[in-house]
Amino acid sequence: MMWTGNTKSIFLATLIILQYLACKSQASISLGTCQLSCDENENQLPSRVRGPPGPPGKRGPVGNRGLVGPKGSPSSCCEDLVERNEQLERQVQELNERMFPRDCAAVKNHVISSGTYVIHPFNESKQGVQVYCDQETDEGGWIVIQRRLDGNEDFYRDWNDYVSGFGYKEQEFWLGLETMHRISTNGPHEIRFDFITRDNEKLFAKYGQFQIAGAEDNYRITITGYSGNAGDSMAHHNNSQFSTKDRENDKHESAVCAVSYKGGWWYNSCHHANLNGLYADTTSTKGLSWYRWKNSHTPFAKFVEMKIRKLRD
Ligand SMILES: [Ca+2]
Repeated sequence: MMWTGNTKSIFLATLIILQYLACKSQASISLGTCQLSCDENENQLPSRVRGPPGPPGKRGPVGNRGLVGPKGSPSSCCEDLVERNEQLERQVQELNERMFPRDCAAVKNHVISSGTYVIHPFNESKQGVQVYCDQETDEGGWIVIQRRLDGNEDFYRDWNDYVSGFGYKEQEFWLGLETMHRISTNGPHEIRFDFITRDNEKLFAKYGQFQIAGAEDNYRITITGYSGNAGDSMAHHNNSQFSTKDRENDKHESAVCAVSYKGGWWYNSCHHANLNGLYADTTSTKGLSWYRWKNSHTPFAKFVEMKIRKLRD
């Protein structure tokens, strides 16, 4: 058959119309090497916009209860683990107390002999303090804060020395006012004085309440609740501030007590006890005296120890 020009034009126009109709029906049509895709044409149209989600549907009816499961095995394994955990915690605590004992009473739980130990008495830090523990006298657990033994240590010293402490813990020493203050304010404490007289008589004085105030109050002493056989000489010093030869806080109007009696002490007007006085002095009022023992200022002791202990709950 021969194609005339008109016939050919009509045929091509018919094909284009058919293709357009096919696109509208979401199909595609091929014609020889010429392929038109509806998608290509769609891409040229504005993109579709997704609408908002619809409201949730109604809740379905409650299902039937399931069948009862098989019986479980006993929980003995868990109880064992809990017990083991508690045991470990106790061991850690014990180890901690052994490594960082709070005081001489805590030291005594592990080492019963008296001697020099490092304790950690302060809540706010693990800072250690070297002290001498008396573990024999009166059930032990005492932190020794002063000892006079042979006169080898000089006790006629200035304020700074009495604040920071001096001497050797196994011999004659003064622990230091700042440390005494920090320990004695970390819970209620008692204090004990032990003496050996020049006639080898053993005496003691014990006070149920003891505390040293801070530097801002010149380390004022609170000491009450006496018991013992030496007499209550510290009653005269209760509530007095500490004095040294270079820091006068006593209540005597004319005398500088620390200079007059050659020591550092909680002098009042001036003293009933002078336990930091001159060791070698055996006759005058400058020596180691305890007035309430025989109502005399005559030096009486060849051995003095002062010690403190936290009161038990
Ligand atoms: Ca004075």
